[in-house]
Amino acid sequence: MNTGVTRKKSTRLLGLSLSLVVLCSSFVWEESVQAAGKTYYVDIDTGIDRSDYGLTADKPFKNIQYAANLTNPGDTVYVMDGTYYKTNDQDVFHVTRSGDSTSTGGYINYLAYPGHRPKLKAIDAWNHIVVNASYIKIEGFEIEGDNANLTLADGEARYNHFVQNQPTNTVDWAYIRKTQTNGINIKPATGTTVNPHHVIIKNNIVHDTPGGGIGADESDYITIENNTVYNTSWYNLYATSGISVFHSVDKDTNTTTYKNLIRNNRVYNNMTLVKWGKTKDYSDGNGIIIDDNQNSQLNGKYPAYKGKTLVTNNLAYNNGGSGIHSYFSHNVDIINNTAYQNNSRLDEGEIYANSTNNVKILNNILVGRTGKKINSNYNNTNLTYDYNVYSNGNPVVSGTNDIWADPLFLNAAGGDFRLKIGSRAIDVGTTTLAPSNDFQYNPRPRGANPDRGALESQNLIGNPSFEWTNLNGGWTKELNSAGITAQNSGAYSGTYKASFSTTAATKMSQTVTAPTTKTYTVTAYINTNIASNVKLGADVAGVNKGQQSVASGAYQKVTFTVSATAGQAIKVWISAPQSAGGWVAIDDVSVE
Ligand SMILES: [Ca+2]
Ligand SMILES: [Ca+2]
Ligand SMILES: [Ca+2]
Repeated sequence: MNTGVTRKKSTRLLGLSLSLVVLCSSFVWEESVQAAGKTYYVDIDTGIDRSDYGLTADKPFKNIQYAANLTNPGDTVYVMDGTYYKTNDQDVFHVTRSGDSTSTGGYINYLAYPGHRPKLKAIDAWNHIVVNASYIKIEGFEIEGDNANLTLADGEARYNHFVQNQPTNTVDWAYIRKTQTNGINIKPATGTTVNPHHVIIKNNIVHDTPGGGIGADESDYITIENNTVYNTSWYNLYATSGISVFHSVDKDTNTTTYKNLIRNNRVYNNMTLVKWGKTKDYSDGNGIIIDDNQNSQLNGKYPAYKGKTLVTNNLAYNNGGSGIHSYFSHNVDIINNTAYQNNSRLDEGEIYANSTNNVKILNNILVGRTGKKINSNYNNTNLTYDYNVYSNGNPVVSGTNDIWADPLFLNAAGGDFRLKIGSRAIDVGTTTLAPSNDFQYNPRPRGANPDRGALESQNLIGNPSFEWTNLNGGWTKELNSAGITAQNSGAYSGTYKASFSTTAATKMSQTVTAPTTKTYTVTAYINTNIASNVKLGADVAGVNKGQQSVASGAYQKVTFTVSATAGQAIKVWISAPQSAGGWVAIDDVSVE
């Protein structure tokens, strides 16, 4: 049934058959009309599930499910610190009641109580949270699966049971379940085609689930934002991933604005250690996958999805499969992400598309593993790779403005993918489709242009390390212009530096605009053979502040601070006196 072309695929879901839970047997479903915007409180430690509880923080309900079953559009459920275990074999809680888009109603919000980080821990259940409803927001939870108490042998025993018994329909689902637990699962209720839409999953930490991390299946208008998802998918037999958007189904005819948004997530160390029951081979374990939105695996159950999907500002690293890819999914833009040494188990590329139409892969940084593919291009039409930075790994596809360079991460091993000043990823991104902020929600662009990758250098100086091989990008040669060059020897960082030959008094400058009112730090690395009067300075609204560098034959860090109000011009300059045989080397100029 799967169209076969390759054996790749993905996220199968969970728990199919499950005997449909019990959830509601013990409560009365409150249908009464009430003012929109009720707030409920839940605390597993101190709460009581009783009708005279739940409306104040000091008399909370005990279980999230109890509150969920009371919700109406516009309501908020605040969940307080504590560990919330499964309430049945399915999950910790299950969202079946929808919000709406009206001004008097709105989303139903499941939020961590301010300052709290409630933990959900569903041991031997299919999921932690299931969303069968629409206009739902889930924010601020920690989901901790049971990987710490499971082993590869546990996963493989269940895989073996599955492949032996599935042909005869004799799978013991209760036995299988233990190594399949997913984090958050958005999907139609079992046996229905009531497709969830407008679901926001934000600011959650999902980790150590033997099944997938955050997944949406047969749904639309899904936002998965600013979550941290790691150590998922290890022991399940469904080929899951850290974040998966699978089989999208159009709720409307919108083909112009993005409907699915996967952004600002940190996704790492997700991988499948157990084979996929369907193909009996290893598959997926990706950081992020946009999976079969053409619905080619569903035998005509839904038409191909026409909506647009954006994957941006994500960090994906050390996952077993790809960092990010679009598989049988059209109209996907993959912009300004950083993918670093994924494919620890497979060899598929850091960021790529397979069997797609109209996919754009722009402004990303892809760092591959030695001997493995950095990207690929199989069976795609209208696929654009451009303005990406590649490092290590085997090239497959390259766009006109793609470059190969070490992106100079601050500390990749520690998960810090900010760019050092000399990075060639800085200021060379395209503005096309570039988001207006970065992974940390700092403004993009800073400096002359957007950077490539998920993190925008906040340095206001354009071409701060002269790696453009010239003084373009904002610099002005004020005095002795013939004596100012960019040179590819003796750089402080990267390959290039600015160099003065002081046949005459020499000065260059760059003027930037203070984006906010604050104290800015001005820094440059300067080396010179001139004994005195080589200066780094800054003028703010006519006020001049400068410091003299020290002649020494080695780079000196010269730095000082200036205060500026929003909108003021800060002119940063370096000057040197006329000096026979004199030279000055300048690199890594910053104003932050
Ligand atoms: Ca508590
Ligand atoms: Ca920039
Ligand atoms: Ca440099």
